[in-house]
Parts: sequence; structure tokens; C-alpha cells
Amino acid sequence: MVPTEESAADTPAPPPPPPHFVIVPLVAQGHTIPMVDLALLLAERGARASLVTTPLNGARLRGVAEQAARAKLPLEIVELPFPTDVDGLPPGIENMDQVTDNGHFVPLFDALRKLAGPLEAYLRAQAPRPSCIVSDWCNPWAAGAARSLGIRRLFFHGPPCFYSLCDLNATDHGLRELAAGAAAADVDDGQERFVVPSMPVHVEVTKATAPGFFNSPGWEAVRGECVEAMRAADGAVVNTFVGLEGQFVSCYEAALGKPVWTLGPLCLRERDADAMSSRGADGGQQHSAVAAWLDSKETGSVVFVSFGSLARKLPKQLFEVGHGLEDSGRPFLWVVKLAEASPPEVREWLGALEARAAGRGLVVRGWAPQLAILSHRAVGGFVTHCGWNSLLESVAHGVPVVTWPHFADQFLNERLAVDVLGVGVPIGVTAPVMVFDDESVVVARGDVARAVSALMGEGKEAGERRRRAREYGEKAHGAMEKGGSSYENLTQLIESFGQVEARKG
Ligand SMILES: *[C@@H]1O[C@H](CO)[C@@H](O)[C@H](O)[C@H]1NC(C)=O
Ligand SMILES: CC(=O)N[C@H]1CO[C@H](CO)[C@@H](O)[C@@H]1O
Repeated sequence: MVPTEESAADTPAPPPPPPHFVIVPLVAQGHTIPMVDLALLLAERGARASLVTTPLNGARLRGVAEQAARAKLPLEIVELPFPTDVDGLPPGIENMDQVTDNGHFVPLFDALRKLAGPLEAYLRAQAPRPSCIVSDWCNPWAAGAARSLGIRRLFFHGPPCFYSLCDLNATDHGLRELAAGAAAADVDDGQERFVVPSMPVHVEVTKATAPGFFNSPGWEAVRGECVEAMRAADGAVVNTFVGLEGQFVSCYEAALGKPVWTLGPLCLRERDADAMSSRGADGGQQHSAVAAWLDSKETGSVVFVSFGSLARKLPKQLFEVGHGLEDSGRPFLWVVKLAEASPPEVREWLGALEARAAGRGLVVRGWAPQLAILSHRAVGGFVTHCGWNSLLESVAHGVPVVTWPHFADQFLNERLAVDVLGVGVPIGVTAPVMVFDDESVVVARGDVARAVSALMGEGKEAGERRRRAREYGEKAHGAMEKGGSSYENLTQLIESFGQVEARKG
């Protein structure tokens, strides 16, 4: 019997369960932060979200769990046991930002690979089966479990589509081999420039700044696994938006041959000031002091200086930054990591700098509420390492940048900011630094002062840069609002996985 509307209303079929997304971030702050935003966003929009991590990283996400519980969001944190006795990895290290030796990174990846079994066990225990896995590009070990259980998988890649397209095209055309060959044949001092092939705009790189994660010796296995997992995935999720780099999104989608869901800027999900100030940290204690200082400053007058969660500067380089900021004459808010600030000579030097720059400069030691700072009206510029979260957070708040890339995708992110978007002043670095043990001083005080003055200055170029940044900021907010491109991409993402569940049931 075909049920009439009335009888259907009497015995309503149970609604299909909401689609269940299992999110697997890489254990590094820069990778976890946007994927936590993604999980919260999915849960806010009616999907179920599970964030998979390890115990130590789970402890850091307690604030997120509480926030979700308060808002009654269907979000859970799943802790897989971290493997013990991994060759070459000291106990207690579960996150990239705990590593203090370049030699510990590969063993950390070896340890993560062993999470594949526990992940599969978790997925197997879920009824109904999760609808979709979203795993970081750098977590290829999640691919096997998805495959063996027949769960569709998207990869989340941290960098913008501009970078990922460069990487694909450089790989397909053997650009890295070409550059390595030139260097080996000694026809090159490392500064020979290569054009990235088939890009819709002109992009030049050197051997050292050529695209590609995990290109250093010793990383071949990890890179191979990541590329294979990328090729086998059902699509990509990127923290960007069409209004920022639309032409690269569509070229990337074509080159990849899979759907690319642009859902960002994910940082704009957070509208609550308290949550914003405690993002990425255990608490927002520093926030009130920083906010009070910023409140006392004129609109757009302060330059904010921070270099992400991984790079560490040794005293000589740190002092050049400080002198440069002092010489620029602009109000500055500078974040120095605890590990950088701890040597006695640095502690003393920073104290003296603050005394000299009394009222004009504030040094935050340790963690700072970056998103709250960038959204403060007093901040008019950002000296950044060009990690994509930082760059996108800046653009999303209409703040132009001084670009000082350190490694990985950051050199191409700089090209995007400076050459394509026109919102950046390069500080002038040409080669990557190691995360640790780098004694060289790559940026002198004069470079810092020049770039900051150009960014914060009054000239026509500076004004244009500010205008463009403001425009992208407005577009970013539009993308995340109902009807905006990222909002609607997320709607479609949830619907496309919801339909699969409904069809199965
Ligand atoms: C995301 O939104 C853009 C702009 O509305 C659209 O062109 C694109 O096809 C969408 N992407 C997916 C994967 O649906
Ligand atoms: C191999 C190759 O050329 N891949 C891509 C490079 O980028 C363009 C867009 O400019 C794509 O269309 C290609 O498929």
C-alpha cells in the first residue's frame, strides 16, 4: 500500500541519521587548528563529527570538547593510544611542536603510521559506518582503513590551491629533478630561477623554494605515501575561498581530477570573543593584558609580529628582529616563543628593549591569541612566516602583511600574497631555514625596518595594499555567510554524504 500523507504522518519513518565525518588532523598546531574548526562547523550544520587524535593532543582539545558540549553539538574527541617504543623518538612526544631536534621528525611520522590499526578498529566499531573520513594530506596512514572498510575519504591539505597546483604541475613536469640536476652539475649557485610549468600566472622558484612537502633526503617514503594517498582519495577539502583564488581552485580541481571543496576561511567560524582568544591554547590568560594594550592604540597603527608554532629563532636572529622593530618607529606587538625567550641573555635583552620602547612595543612571551589580535581594530599590519593559517587569518581580517617565509609551502604562499593578491611586502629571504640549529642570520635589522615602514607607511602603494586587503576581508566574510561560496560548498558536502547514508538505509 502506498502510504497517504496522513498515514505517513501517523507513523513517520525515522529520519536518516546525520552523516558522520571522521576528521583526522596531523599532530601539529597549524594543521589541527583548521581541522578543529572544520569539525565544529560540520557539527553546527547538523552533521556528526569525530576528531581523531592521541591522548596528549586530546588533552589540548579539552576546551573544544567543553565548547561543543555547552552548545550541545554532536562532536566527540577520539583518542587513539600513542605507540610506545618507536625507534629514535623520545617518550612523551606526540606533537610536532614538542620536537626539539630535527632528527625526531621522521620517527614521529613512523609512530603516527602505527595509528592505522587503532583507527581501523575505531571505524569498525561504529554503527552505522561513518560516512566520510577527512584526513590530513600528511596522514596517509588513514587511507588504508578507509579503503578496507569502503568508507569514502577526502584529504585536507593545509596550503592554498595556488600552492597545491604549483606542486602538482612541478611534480608532473619533473621540475624538482631539473632543479636538483642543475645544482648537482654546478651550473647553479642555488639561485637559478625555474618557471613552474602550466600555471595560469607566471611563477618562478629556485631549487630551494620549489614546491613539495617532504622533499628533503630521508623523507622519500613519507612523501611517496602522501602522494599515493592523495591520488587514491575521493576529493580534497581546502581552507580557502573562491573569491580569493578562484582561478587556482578550478585549475587545481581540473588537474587533480576530483572535487575540491573550498570551505574557508575556517577561522571565521569563531565569532565568540572568549573562544577566539583561547583558540589553539589551554586558556586565554594573556588575552586581557594584550587586549588592554591594543585598546590604547590608534586604529591601524600596530604591527603584529609572529612566526607560527614551529620555527625557532636563535638569539642573534631574534635581536635583529627586535632592533628592526625598534628602528621602524611603529608600535609593535611581538610574539617570542618561551623556548626562544628562555636563555638569560635573551630575557635580559627583551626586558631592555621593552624599557626603551616603553608603551610603544609589547613583547608577548609564549602563546598569543592571534585571531583576537588580528581582528582588533588597532592592528594594521602583520609580519608573518606565511604559514597558510596565519596568512589567511590576516587576509580574512583585512590586514596586509610583511612576508618572511621559513619552509614548506611558505615561499609560494608569499608569491600568492605579494604577486597575485597584492597584499604583501617581501622581507627578502630567498632560502628556507631548518626548524632548529640554524645559526645563520638571514634577515638583518635594516630589512625588518624597511619592510615594516613600507607596510605601515602612508604612500600610494601602502594605501593600495590596505585597500586590497580590506576588500579580501569583506569577501572572506561574505564567503562564510549563508549564500556565500564556502557556506554553500559545506552545505553540498554534507548533503552529498547524507544522501549516501539515506540510500543505504
Ligand atoms: C564550491 O562553490 C563554488 C562557487 O559557488 C562552485 O563553483 C564549486 O563547484 C563548489 N565546489 C564543489 C565541490 O561543489
Ligand atoms: C601536468 C599539468 O600540466 N597539470 C596541470 C597544470 O596546471 C594546469 C592549469 O593551469 C592544469 O590544467 C594542468 O592539468
